[in-house]
Amino acid sequence: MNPRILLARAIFPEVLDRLAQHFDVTSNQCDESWTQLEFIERLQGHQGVFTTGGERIDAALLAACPDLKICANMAVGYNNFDLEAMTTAGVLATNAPEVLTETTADFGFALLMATARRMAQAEHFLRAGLWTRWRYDLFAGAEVHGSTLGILGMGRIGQGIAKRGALGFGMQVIYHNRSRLDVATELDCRARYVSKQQLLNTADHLVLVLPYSAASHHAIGAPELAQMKPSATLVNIARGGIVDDAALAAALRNKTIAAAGLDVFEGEPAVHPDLLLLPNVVLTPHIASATLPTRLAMANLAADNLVGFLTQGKALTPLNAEVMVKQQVLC
Ligand code: 8YV
Repeated sequence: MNPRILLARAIFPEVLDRLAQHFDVTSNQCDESWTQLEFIERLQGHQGVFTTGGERIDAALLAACPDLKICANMAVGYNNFDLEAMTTAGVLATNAPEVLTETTADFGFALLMATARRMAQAEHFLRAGLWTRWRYDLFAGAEVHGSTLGILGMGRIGQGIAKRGALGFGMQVIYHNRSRLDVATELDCRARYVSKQQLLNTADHLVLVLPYSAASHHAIGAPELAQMKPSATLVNIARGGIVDDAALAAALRNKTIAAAGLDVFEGEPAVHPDLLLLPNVVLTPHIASATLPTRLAMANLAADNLVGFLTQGKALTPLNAEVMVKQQVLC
């Protein structure tokens, strides 16, 4: 009998077809929204689950789904996984790194540009029929080329943004990270390591690309925003919860900083109502990795992990590899 897998969300039909060659698949192609309880009920009796970053895998779910062996996330971020509980329960966790790096870095830079150059605001103005004549300061924004780009969280995506800024736009790149990069990587990205305070004080444009965890919750709140330049822009393509959205709305309203570009939100898809009313913020619905080739590559990587692990005991991108090793020993 083939292993049984559950797809928590609608996915590319070709990925579904591929998975169906190896598994008994329970799909969700009509993309129903499930409560956590409904998700747990549907997961009963399945050995694998294909998640997309929004489905919570925690100790209660694991206790209720004893047949589960692998959760494959179609996302590089995995803050929807309680990794410790999964390891204790002997359930493999996998994510989808690398395949989205350049696409997400492109989007981070695009959001920076749109924010600094006030593109969304200007477009709304034009569509509203308010453009009657040229004016010297009409939607005058902040300079991007030659300015100082700050990056908080210097993983693969942060490095991609650094290279775009340094090589394409002649920006001075500074970064802060839990651990400093090696010299060769710093040179490759033309990036200089600074303290978090220096980063906040100095950056003209600050891009957040750090993973969400209890430690990074509200890494940017009122005290941090107060340390930024009044002319600065802030871009968050990482996760909601890294920024205190209420504090950010206040800072944008009071002109503590000039503008923000946000792709992720606390409690998304809900958006803090104050942000929706502000003109100096560009809002996008968590689409940083959204090109069809990249999303397909992410889905295929999650599928490869399911096939590899459930048919041969080997996943490509495990997050708790010790579970994989244990299963291989048992086989
Ligand atoms: C995903 C992301 O689109 O990979 C991530 O961590 O945030 C996005 O690329 C999202 O998580 C849903 O899969």
